[in-house]
Amino acid sequence: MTKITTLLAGTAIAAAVAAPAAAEKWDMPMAYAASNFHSEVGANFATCVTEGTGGGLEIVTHPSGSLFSGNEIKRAVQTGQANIGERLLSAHQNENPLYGVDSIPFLVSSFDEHEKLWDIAGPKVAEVLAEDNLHYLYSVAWPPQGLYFKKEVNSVADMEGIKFRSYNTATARMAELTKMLPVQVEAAELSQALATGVAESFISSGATGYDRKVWEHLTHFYEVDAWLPRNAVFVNMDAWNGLDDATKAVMEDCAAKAKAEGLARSKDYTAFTLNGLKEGGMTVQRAGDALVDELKAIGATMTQEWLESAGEVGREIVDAYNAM
Ligand code: PCA
Repeated sequence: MTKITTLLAGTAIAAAVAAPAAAEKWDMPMAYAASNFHSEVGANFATCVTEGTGGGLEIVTHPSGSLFSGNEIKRAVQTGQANIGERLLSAHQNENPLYGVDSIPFLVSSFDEHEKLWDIAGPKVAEVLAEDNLHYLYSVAWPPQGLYFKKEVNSVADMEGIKFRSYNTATARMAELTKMLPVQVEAAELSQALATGVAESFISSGATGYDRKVWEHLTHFYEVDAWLPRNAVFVNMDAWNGLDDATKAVMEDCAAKAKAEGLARSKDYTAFTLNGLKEGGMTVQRAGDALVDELKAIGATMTQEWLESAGEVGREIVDAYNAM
């Protein structure tokens, strides 16, 4: 080697050592409004990872279904079109019943009960996600689910024939069993569906009703506390396996923080958004006893159906929860 090439080679090696590892940017599709607490917690998680890795891994969130719509997000991450994303897990119950473990009617009705169920079910759901080429990072419960209508409703008979927006298998099944007409609509399209009459009722949290300003179209919210579904954040398994240990540790640490922040924010958002519905002019009240009894009977049918489809693992989760 001549003197000059030796010098150049030496300089190149020195530059390679001094340069930080090539920075990566990951897009993170999310389905819900930017102002929703899930989206804000996701944005904080993204900042935590970006800062924690010194910019080595930058995560950029895309709320409101702007990059992929809600029903596309899981597949997009599985196939590596996006490396990370957030999705309502129970919307995938048709792929595996365990994804719907958080939507078994009236099994849990408060945040505390729900977290106990999730302590048992979460690791099993993470295994199912891994089979789908996804590494589970964290998840956060929505507030308890209640029913929205544009008239007073005191019984299941009052629901017959109403067009009902569903967001997963359980909500569609509930519509069938109450003789309503289910139509699957993502939250991002909910206001439009109500405005055009595609849907005239739905089950969800006060949070989603508030985010979508549904008082412009509907009049009644009945607190039923039917279940608390979860949004989960997951990473494409190949992308996850490609990260170094230090980056993985930062992500797990930020995920633990996001899970705790999300739970606190979801609890706070519950009362805030129910008040917001009232301020918007809606009647917000607990469903009457007669209606609750009828819904619980429907819930018992749905629970039985879920247990039959989920097999031994499902039974073990529910038994372990009931034994607590
Ligand atoms: N909001 C979401 C799912 C559950 C909830 O409270 C939605 O309506 O799409």
